[in-house]
Amino acid sequence: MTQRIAILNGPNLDRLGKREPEVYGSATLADLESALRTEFKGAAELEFFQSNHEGALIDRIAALADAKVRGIVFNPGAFTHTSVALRDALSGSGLRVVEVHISNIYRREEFRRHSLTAPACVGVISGLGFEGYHAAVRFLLKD
Ligand code: CA2
Repeated sequence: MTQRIAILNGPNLDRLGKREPEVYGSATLADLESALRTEFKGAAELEFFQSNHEGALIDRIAALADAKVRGIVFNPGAFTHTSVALRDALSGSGLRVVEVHISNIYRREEFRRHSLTAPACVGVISGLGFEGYHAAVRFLLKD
């Protein structure tokens, strides 16, 4: 059976590759999608969603929970540090979620060092660039 895995990206991640390459690299979200589709072709059905809106992300998490997908790879962007609503959506989903950050949030500003969403996730990968998304999908496909 094909395993459905959702890759969710939060606010401003649609701007990847357009600014701050020293922090986030020069590749775009489309480049990430293409690299993941190449690696997991035949192994997983990947679906991608990016939104700058908290409610849209919450609605998508609820739909993925209803669809009982195998797992979610989620970069909540700045909502990581602010959103009780997204944490509740993740906790309530009953799904396995891996939180991913392109940058190492622990070596940046103090306000980025705390994640409200991480306690609702099975694990967090931070600072490995796009490789973090690949590692997260690999982990969700195990067993
Ligand atoms: O390191 C990450 O992946 C972050 O989730 C990225 C968020 C940031 O607020 C988190 O603290 C850590 C910001 C994403 C903004 O990405 C941009 C990329 C290029 C140009 C502008 C924004």
